[in-house]
Amino acid sequence: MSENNKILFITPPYHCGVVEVAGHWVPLTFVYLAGAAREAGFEPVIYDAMTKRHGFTEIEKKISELAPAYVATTAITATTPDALEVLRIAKEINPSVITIIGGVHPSFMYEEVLENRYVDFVVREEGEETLKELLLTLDAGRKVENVRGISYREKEKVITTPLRPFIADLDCLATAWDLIEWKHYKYFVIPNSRLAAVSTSRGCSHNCTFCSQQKFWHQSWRGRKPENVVSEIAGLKKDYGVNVILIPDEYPTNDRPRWERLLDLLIERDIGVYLLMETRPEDIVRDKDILWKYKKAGIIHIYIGVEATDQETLDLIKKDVGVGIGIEALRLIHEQGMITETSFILGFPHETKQSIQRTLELSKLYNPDFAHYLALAPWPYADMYKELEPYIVSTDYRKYNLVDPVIRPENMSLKEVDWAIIDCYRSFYMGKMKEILTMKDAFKKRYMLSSMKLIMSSSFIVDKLGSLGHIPPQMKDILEGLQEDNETE
Ligand code: B12
Ligand code: SF4
Repeated sequence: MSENNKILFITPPYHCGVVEVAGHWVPLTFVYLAGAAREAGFEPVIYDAMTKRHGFTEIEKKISELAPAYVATTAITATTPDALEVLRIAKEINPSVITIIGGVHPSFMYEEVLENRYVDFVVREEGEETLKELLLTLDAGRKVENVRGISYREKEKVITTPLRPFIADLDCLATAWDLIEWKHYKYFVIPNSRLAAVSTSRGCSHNCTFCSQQKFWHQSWRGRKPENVVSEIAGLKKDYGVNVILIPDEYPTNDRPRWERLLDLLIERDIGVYLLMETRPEDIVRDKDILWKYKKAGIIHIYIGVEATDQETLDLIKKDVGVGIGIEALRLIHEQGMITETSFILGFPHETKQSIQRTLELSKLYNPDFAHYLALAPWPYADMYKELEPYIVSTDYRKYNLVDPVIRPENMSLKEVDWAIIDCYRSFYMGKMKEILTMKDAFKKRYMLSSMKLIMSSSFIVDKLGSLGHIPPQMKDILEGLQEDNETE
């Protein structure tokens, strides 16, 4: 093997508020990929520039200092421009460095990505096996044409090798948790927390037309063995003091017996970690007899994708769920004392001010603890893209972040959509803040207060409200009251 076999994994330094407001999240993607690279005999380094809030200057310094043989990055649609800039800098520093990019956006848009001369390889779809084989092939100086799952340029032509089957056994994957700089990873909502992410499954068998994940995993689903998941969680607690864990799966509850077994094991082992998760509303309704197990297993916060409050829109996006299921799921989770979070997608071509107002009113009736009003983002590889294309007014991928509207509805301007979304947040959270003050459950009240403080002090919502001159005085008063209340808790 070559003397320099260092591979530097860099997160693109992209920020847009929202989810990152609640915590510093471990780059799980790189925990897996670094694990795979190390298994193949390479020396991985994970540099989470995003979490460290480093910009391109620091990234440039890091690449120069470490002088790796390979620089790798990951990209969703919104982070693609920044991911590409990372690779451009790497090549500028050392033209012989090998640059690799993977993730959902490059997996579909490899031709577009490879227009950038500084990108050597796109790894398409699931990365562990492909990365290993690619690195070993390059290191041995062999031709890469037989490596499945990659795209690259040969002279002026883009070469695309056939895709690789998904990994059959997710439990055999190596994880490089020892490469994580643990001091950074916190869930801000819970004081003194240490946050990790444990994947229990990959994929989703549904076919929501706005979603990238079902396309990425070809509507497949694979689950890990509950015993292994629980051992990993226990190990993270023991070795690194982790006490909050995100389950980042698209659809962890798909297989009820497996899921129930996982809950039972978590209850039995009583590891002492808080779990955050998302799933589909109908599974919550399906599991109403065992929802107490969710709570007892440590799950404190469940996000369910309600997406729309009318059946017509649910059918349009092929959510494959009845309109009443979302409200029922939220009620059931709430009944068990867990925190509920959901999102409503706005900005469809048929959207009007009235339809947004109706969604807002209904979302208040649904009454989740946290609501997100998302601007529909047209991932260029999603099923819905063709329908949305005539309405897209920006090709700047940095705005494809579910926050900035980029689709102009037939009867609204983009500014009106932006204002309407902000108004939904303002109106929903004003009501919510009053509700929090009367909450009886002390844990939940503290949790909600911390979250509100985060939303109100650092979020994109405040930036937007502020820039629109829109923070109403009543809201400021309630917020100040909340902060005092929180301090005296
Ligand atoms: C955890 C998470 C986050 C974390 C990211 C932490 C981190 N540094 O990794 C946080 C909370 C910060 C986050 C933020 C956002 N996220 Co996010 N996030 C997720 C989530 C839930 C899990 C991602 C994950 O870890 N998967 C597990 C790993 C193992 O899988 P993977 O990343 O796909 O990687 C595999 C392959 O893709 C491939 N691969 C990927 N990269 C690379 C690179 C190389 C070199 C190679 C070889 C292979 C490879 O190999 C990997 C292993 O097989 C996904 C939904 C989901 N269930 O996937 C959404 C998701 C990725 N997020 C999404 C979005 C939109 C965002 C935000 C824009 C939302 C917002 N407005 O706040 C921001 C962007 C902020 C940013 N700078 O990234 C979307 C992306 C949609 C799209 N198609 O573009 C998703 C799919 C959720 C959704 N609603 O649809 N997110
Ligand atoms: S259920 Fe979730 S992950 Fe599955 S296709 Fe729909 S939005 Fe995507």
